[in-house]
Amino acid sequence: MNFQLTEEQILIQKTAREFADTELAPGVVERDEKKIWPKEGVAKMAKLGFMGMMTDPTWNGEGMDTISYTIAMEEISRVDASAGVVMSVNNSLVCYLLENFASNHIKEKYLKSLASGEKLGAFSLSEPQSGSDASNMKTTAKKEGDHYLISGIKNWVTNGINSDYVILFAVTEKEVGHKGISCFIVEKGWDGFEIGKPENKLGIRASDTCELYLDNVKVSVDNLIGNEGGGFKIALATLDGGRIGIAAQALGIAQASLNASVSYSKERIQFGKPISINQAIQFKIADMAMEIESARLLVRQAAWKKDQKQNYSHVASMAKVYASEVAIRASTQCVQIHGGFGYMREAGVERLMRDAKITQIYEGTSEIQRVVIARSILK
Ligand code: COS
Repeated sequence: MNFQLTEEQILIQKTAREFADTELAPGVVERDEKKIWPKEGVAKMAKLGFMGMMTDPTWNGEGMDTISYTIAMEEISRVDASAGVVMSVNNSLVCYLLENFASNHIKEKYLKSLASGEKLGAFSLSEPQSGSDASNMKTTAKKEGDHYLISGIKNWVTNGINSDYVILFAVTEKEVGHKGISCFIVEKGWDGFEIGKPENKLGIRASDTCELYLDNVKVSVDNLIGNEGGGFKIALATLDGGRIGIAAQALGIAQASLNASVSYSKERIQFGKPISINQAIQFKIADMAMEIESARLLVRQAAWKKDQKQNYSHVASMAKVYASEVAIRASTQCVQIHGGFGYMREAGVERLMRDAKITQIYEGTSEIQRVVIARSILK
């Protein structure tokens, strides 16, 4: 067993760290406050090859391993979790899905520009009545000759506003449950395809989330991904990898919480001494560090198993539940260590608490992750 990162992974970590500190840190508070999408940051991430990290170079990706991806995700999210989720969706939900399940025609037409970061993708599974119960969707895709007509409402779509292409799931055959769900790639701007208003969120406010409205959107049969009726399994298999990305995002938020706690506790003087000399503070810091290290090991193990082509579904769920819960605990303790100042926006640490919360919810709630873990153990 070797816990040492490779030279390439160390380089990626350094590059992502420097990029996040110099390019994403300026303006991060304002972008959060005013819900400003990190347009320049995303364009620069594309130049660095961060938008299609694991995609094969044949399709304009970087051909890196999943461990490298988690390292970059952690560093980006440590500074700006909103930029982190934009990157995560494009990499692990969109590019991964297309590379593994789409035809060469689709890869040529869409994956190349998505993996290079020239275009941005979104992944649209959820609907108002189907979140955790994802197969209970109502959006329909009716086949008529050489195309489908897709109608319905999708919601909570990350990148919904700023993306060019959307991976979208719809029912092609009713009454057969998940076996009637199919996967499509749909272009923005097609007739009948409307984008909802940006949601006003608790955290990751600089990323965009919206509803999508489809009214008889004409989608060519060439844009069907995989087989008709095979969409639900494509969605679940893709989410397995997505959950590793979100676990890495949570890890970044937790690490930022620890970093801020360490520097503030050394500076803040109470009773004539820095508060870091108190065991009450030291034990919080020790617990944070211990939990973050454990979460990092779980994240890297899940990534490694994926790279080794081993079964990684339940380990990805373990990484996501644990890292997201660590992010919540670490960010809450970080605000506590900052005291009254931490409760003020200007301290910049309450954002960590707000950003952490979504990692327990999206790409499968902590409860759903526990279902996945328990099923894998009890089967
Ligand atoms: N990869 C591929 N296929 C999978 C899979 C996976 N990880 N997990 C299950 N499947 C297959 C099953 O084998 C089953 O196929 P068969 O009917 O041929 O045996 C099929 O998919 C349906 O599986 P299952 O019966 O377990 O589905 P459930 O409806 O019980 O749902 C959960 C399973 C709850 C785990 C799933 O619905 C889920 O992950 N929900 C959360 C969705 C989510 O993450 N939403 C966030 C959207 S993105 S922000």
